Order: sequence, then structure tokens, then C-alpha cells
Amino acid sequence: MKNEFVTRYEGNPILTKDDIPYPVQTVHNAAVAKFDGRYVMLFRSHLDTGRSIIGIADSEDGFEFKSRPEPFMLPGQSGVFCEYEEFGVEDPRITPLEGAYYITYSAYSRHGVRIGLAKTTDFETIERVAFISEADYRNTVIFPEKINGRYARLDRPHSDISPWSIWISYSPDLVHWGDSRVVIKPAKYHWDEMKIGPGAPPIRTEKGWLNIYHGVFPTMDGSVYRLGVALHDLNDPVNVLGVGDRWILQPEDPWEVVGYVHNVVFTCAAIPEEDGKLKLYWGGADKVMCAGTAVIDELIDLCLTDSRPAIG
Ligand code: BMA
Repeated sequence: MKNEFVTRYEGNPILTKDDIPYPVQTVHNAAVAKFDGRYVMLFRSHLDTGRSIIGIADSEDGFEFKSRPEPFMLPGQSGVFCEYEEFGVEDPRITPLEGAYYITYSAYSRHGVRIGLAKTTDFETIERVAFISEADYRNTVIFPEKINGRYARLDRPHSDISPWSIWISYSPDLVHWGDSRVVIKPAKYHWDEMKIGPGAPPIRTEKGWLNIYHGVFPTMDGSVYRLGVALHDLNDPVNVLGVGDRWILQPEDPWEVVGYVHNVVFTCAAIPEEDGKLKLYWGGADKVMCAGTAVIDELIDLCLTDSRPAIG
């Protein structure tokens, strides 16, 4: 039986700290977008202080990336963004929407972690839009189009009462969000039993929105981060059509098993291509960036034919 649905790129890892022309400890959890006939990557890097910044790299083919000389996004220097990004900006996701590229990211400060929204049209300059959650939230992905006249997002609030789960919210303007519902929860005695969170921004397919998410499993040797898939109804994504009961990727390569945080594959990006495959990007052990491909129909089949309950 096939356990893994992702074919790793033979040149992994595709980007490491040795490729970055300024001092960083890691290159991981990157967003990727197609822009102007090429691929642009926004990658997270730890500084020596443990605070994160976001760098930028370019690629012709989506696999061989070259870092630009300067970072793309540092913690905000003034006003509200200074206060709430003081301890770093992490794990960006990019959604192309209405002619712009919207970037969601985790903003860390003494007040906790919350979600920032920024915007670029040229990947040269970046404009902060707003914070779109209070603390504590991470892993927010915006759908690439309005659904029934509203913007939509998946996110992952923290909770001490219920296992950390994937929620959906809607907005008239990308800034004010509400009508929130929980859509997928971790399932006890399944691969993702401890906590889950959105990974790549949802991908439109004929059969539904493909949601590539991360699931965490606890062991006596720490947590294992793997990737899985779920399919949401195109017109009403609260309605989950299936959640794959097997992971699509787990830490296997040496740089996924051992690194800054061991046993982690963590995605913030997947790019659908015209050949029916997607390019998937993931951080290996919170230290390096990796890439691979997957057949979109195989991921959909997993959701629909080998599913576990979305909310058990
Ligand atoms: C999560 C986040 C991710 C990280 C993962 C594994 O809680 O901090 O950015 O990749 O843990 O360390």
C-alpha cells in the first residue's frame, strides 16, 4: 500500500542557511507564489536570538532558488506593528487575490502570537494591512477567491480546552473576520491525534478545495510533524467532504529527521501546475527548505476513499 503521495525533488534540500548572504540559523517554512513568469519564495529564518525574519528568493523552475541579498520582511519598526512583531515574524503564506499577493504571517510579541496581513504587488515592497486576529492564533491561510461574496480563511486558534483544530472564518474586506466555525479536529488514535493546523492556502479543484495541513503525533521522543489532506465543498467549505486517514508526507530524509527541531515536515505552500501535479514546499526539521511533487487527483482520492471523521 502506498504510504507517501509526495515525490521528493532529487536536489533536496533546495535552500539552506549556507545559501543566504546574511547571517541566519535556518531557512524553513516558506511561502511560494508564481509571479511574473517565475517562482518567488518568502522563507523564514531564525536569527541567533531565536527571533524570526522573512527572506526572499527567486527561481525559474520552482526548485532552484537564489536568495536576494537582503531580507524581505523584518519585524515592524513603528506603531502597532512594532509592538506586536517585536519577537519575530514567522511562517508566511501567500494568496494571489484580485491582482495582489496577500501574505499572512505569525507575529510574536510579549502579548502572544497573532496573525498579520500584508500585501505586495511586485515582491519588491511590502505594505502592512492589519492584524486580523487577536492572540493566540497561528497558521492562517486565505482562500484565493471570494466564496459567496465573502473572503474566507482557515486558521488555528489555540485552546486549552479542546485539541488545537482547524477553523474557518469569513470577511467582507479581509480585515474584519467572523462567522467562525470549527471544521476539522485532531482524531484520537489517528496519525494527527495531537494537533492540526492549515498548511498551504487551499487549492481549487473540480471536486473541492484541497487543504494540505499539518498533523502532530506525540511520542516519548517528542512530537512528529507530518502532512495530510482534506477536501472542502467548493461552495460551502464548512462542509468537509473527506479528511485523508493517512499522511502524505512524513520526516524521512536525514534533514527532515534531524535539525533545529527534529522530525518535522511543515508546509506553507503548494502550487498547482497545468500537468495535474502540484509542487509542494516544506521546511525540514525547522532548518532547511525542501520541495516535491504530488498528483492532485491522488490526494483527492485519498480524502474521498480513505477518510476519517472531520469532527469525531
Ligand atoms: C510549530 C510552529 C512551526 C514549527 C513547528 C515545529 O508550533 O512553531 O513554525 O515548524 O512547530 O517546530
